[in-house]
Amino acid sequence: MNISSIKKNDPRLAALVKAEETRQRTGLELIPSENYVSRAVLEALGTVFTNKYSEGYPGKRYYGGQVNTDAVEKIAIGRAKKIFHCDHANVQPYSGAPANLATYFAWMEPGDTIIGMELSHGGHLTHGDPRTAAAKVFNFIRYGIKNIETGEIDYEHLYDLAIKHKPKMILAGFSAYPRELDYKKFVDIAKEVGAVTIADIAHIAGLIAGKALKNPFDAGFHICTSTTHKTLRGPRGGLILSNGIVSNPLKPIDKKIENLPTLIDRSVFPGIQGGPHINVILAKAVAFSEALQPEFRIYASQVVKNAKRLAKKLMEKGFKLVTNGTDNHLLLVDMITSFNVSGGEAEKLYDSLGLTLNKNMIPNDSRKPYDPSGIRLGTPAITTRGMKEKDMDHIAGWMYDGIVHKKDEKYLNVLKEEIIEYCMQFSLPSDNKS
Ligand code: DSN
Repeated sequence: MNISSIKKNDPRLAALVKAEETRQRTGLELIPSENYVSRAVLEALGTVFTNKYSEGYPGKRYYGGQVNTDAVEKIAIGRAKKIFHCDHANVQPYSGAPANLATYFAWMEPGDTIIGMELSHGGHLTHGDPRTAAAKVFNFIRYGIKNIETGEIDYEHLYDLAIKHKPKMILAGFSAYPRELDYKKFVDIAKEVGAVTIADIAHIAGLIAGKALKNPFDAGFHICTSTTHKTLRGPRGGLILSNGIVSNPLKPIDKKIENLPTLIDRSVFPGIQGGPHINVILAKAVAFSEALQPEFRIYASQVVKNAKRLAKKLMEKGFKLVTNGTDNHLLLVDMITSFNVSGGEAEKLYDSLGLTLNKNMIPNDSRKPYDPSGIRLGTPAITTRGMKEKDMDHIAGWMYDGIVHKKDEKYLNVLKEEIIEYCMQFSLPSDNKS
């Protein structure tokens, strides 16, 4: 991208932009929550919409001069509803954490109970970690995995918890779980206790958009929260979608549910946010249009094919994968069981080779979060660069060689050069001016 003005006015920062671009180009981005956006998305982020305040919603703003912002936000909303087949979309959340917080406040009163997935079993910090603001206000109860070898969720335990605690909301979704969820089971349990269902689809939104994974709304979920920058390949931002008001095949559980869109909108603004970032909403609209194209389905299906191939090849080389495989874009590896190397040590070693991934807790981890037993990696970004199954075989090989030769600096330097050379064959989507 052209950054000539930054270069002229602030060369130190321009050098950092350039260095980051080089890092992204010469390495393998394996963090499963990251991706490379298109040039159009990057351009949208840098438009004059960044200058504009527009508190409120289209047609009902608290500032003048909204003729263009209203049009942009309406387009983004329309495209989001079309992608996810739902009645309502709020495109204003700044990111995933505010989207979740706003959703909790939309439906619950302080002290109310919500059931979500245990952090170390794959849930997210915002699903009730005691250090978060939400956990100080609401009563979070956790469910987890029953069988760590298959990844099967303990639905019986979830049912028992629901009957015992009578939650207002039941939350499905994860940031480190490699399997598909049985959304219908969540809906059935929630119906028994009159709870509203939310799926945090931040990680898999692009895979749902591209029809590679199931859409929770098809099973009768009421709400999906998401980020827009992971598999969905848009700008950093959040999204709240809701359904059940018009077209949900299940009967509304409560009169109040019909009001869900209004409750969500009010909870985002003025509830927890101020003015929306309209340049980001423009970029979301651009990304949503890309996700509606037929090529995006090919992308989503290739992400999953690549993840399955990488899982297979790593397992063949002795990497112990939590749940022994993957159904989605991510892999969780127990590095202590595999090679007696901690997640922190592995992250550092791979970083030095240009393989970017992250240390991660594994279910029932006996180690601390800052240096846990596992690593988490995934295929969304490398698939965007055009990598296919055969490339996964190389990556598995490099990951194995890196561990085996972890004390051999000379070997690692040669490996690093090989990875750089390999990556240079694959352009970044932002290179493409068409
Ligand atoms: N930080 C994101 C992830 O990496 O999964 C979730 O918020």
